[in-house]
Amino acid sequence: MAKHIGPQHGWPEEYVQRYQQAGYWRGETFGTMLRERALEHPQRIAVAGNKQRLSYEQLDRDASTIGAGLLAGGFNAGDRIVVHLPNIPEFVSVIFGMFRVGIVPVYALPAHRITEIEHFVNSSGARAYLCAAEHGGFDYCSLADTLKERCPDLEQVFVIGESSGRHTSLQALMDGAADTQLPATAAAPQDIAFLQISGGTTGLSKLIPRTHDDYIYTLRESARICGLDADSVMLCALPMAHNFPMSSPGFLGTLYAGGRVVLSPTPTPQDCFELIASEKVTQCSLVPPLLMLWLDAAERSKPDLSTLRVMQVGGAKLSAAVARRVKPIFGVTLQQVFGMAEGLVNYTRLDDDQDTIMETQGRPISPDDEILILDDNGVPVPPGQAGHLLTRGPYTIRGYYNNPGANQRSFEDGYYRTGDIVKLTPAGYLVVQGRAGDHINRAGEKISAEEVENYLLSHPGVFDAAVVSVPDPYLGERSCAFIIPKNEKPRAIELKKWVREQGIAEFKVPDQIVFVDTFSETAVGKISRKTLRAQLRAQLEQTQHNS
Ligand code: OOB
Repeated sequence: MAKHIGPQHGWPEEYVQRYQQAGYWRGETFGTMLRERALEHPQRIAVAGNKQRLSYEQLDRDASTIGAGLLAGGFNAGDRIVVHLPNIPEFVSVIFGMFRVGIVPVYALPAHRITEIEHFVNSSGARAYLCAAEHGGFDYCSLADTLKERCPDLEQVFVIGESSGRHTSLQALMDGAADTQLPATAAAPQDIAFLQISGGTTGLSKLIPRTHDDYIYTLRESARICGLDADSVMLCALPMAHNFPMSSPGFLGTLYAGGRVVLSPTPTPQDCFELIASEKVTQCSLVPPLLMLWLDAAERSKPDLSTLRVMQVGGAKLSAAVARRVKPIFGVTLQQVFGMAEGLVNYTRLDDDQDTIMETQGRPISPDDEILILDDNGVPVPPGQAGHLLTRGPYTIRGYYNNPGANQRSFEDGYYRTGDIVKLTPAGYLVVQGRAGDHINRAGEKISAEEVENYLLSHPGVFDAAVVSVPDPYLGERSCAFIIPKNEKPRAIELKKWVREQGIAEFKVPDQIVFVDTFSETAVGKISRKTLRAQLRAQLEQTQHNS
């Protein structure tokens, strides 16, 4: 029997008491939350998408059936299952089924491929993998076949849709446990509810343990700050496994408020504008590049967006110029969101003045979110100056899951070092200036420079590689790989193909490849990769500036 994951969240007892006494951690679990909503308004639609509509009562029942099916299949509280699903209603019933019985989902993004999934299975010790048979033209069942070969300890694959008999279908699991009623929850409020994945600054993503108590606190407060209630209709356009559309306030915040979640298969204006009109959507969250696409499309096609009231934008820096287009074109209140899967989430408030909404990335959810802004030597910067953001609080993790090395690098005295460079306004709002670390924020997708360098370095024609971010007018940042070739220079297209063939998310493939003879005189063996990347970035910006 797998060991129970238990309350191993890492907050010291005095903080647990403080957060409980302040009323942040109220002893709720996802299981009790759903049961309560189902009792409050059983017939209201909780989730609509993929031609299905699930009422709260139905969702509660499906969650019990899935939970019971997993228990009957030999799974236990504390087991981990990698969940790899697009925006379909089953995403919600599956995770609530797991929450109900204390099984811990590990969230993978639809863009992830075999290399990332194998890493999630191994680093979480998952006993099963659950995917949709097909999505966006990609065959996840074949990925599952390879995964089973590579991870002999993986016991089960569950598939939603046509599984061609090779794997267990979710429907069969549910049929076997039909009409089983389960108690609202087998999990305790301070148990780890799920493992979210980090943007990954060094190598592949790290796992982020979030508890019922800490996450539900963010849902309750996000719903309040974003003005959600039982009449709200949230469009989920971004991949719902991502922390932003999941909880800021996202689909979980909407369910917390008793509202309706509408799932879009893609974030394109075509799909989404239609859903906004037909489902009378009131809220939606987007990353800045998609916002730009939507703004342009709305100017051209003048869709009916009259029910929309609030648009959350976050995941990457939103320029004030784009922010100013939102109200005139969409007629909605813009809300900037600066958050991270590790915890801290900042919002501009709906009643903030226009300058605050356009020019800042908001202020923290909680009065107990502690913020430090430090210079390179670890000394607090004078008020208003930019520095490294560190934070701790009632929903910011105290450590990654099973990763002492990363914890040593990223946590100091309980504070999480975010890697962001920010400054604080006199009113306590954060303005994001950039990143200290070496990840590339490509349209909100985070790419680790080191991870991509390692793929490039494994190519026989590459002597050395350095991957840097380059400003991009549309994506915010794109990736550029500097390559020192070995004797025979490979072609750029071949290197991109090589990286893609490592079985990774497409967004990690370098956008641009530049061949150089050497990185720089001083570079060779004498400076850190970090300094080297900064030099190369500056060099590239200079060339672009001159041309
Ligand atoms: C969200 O979460 P992650 O974990 O994918 O990425 C976190 C990082 C932050 O450390 C920051 O570098 C960047 O994404 N970021 C922003 C931003 N929001 C996130 N940078 C500039 N401006 C913003 N508004 O991306 C995430 C999680 C919850 C809510 C919103 C975003």
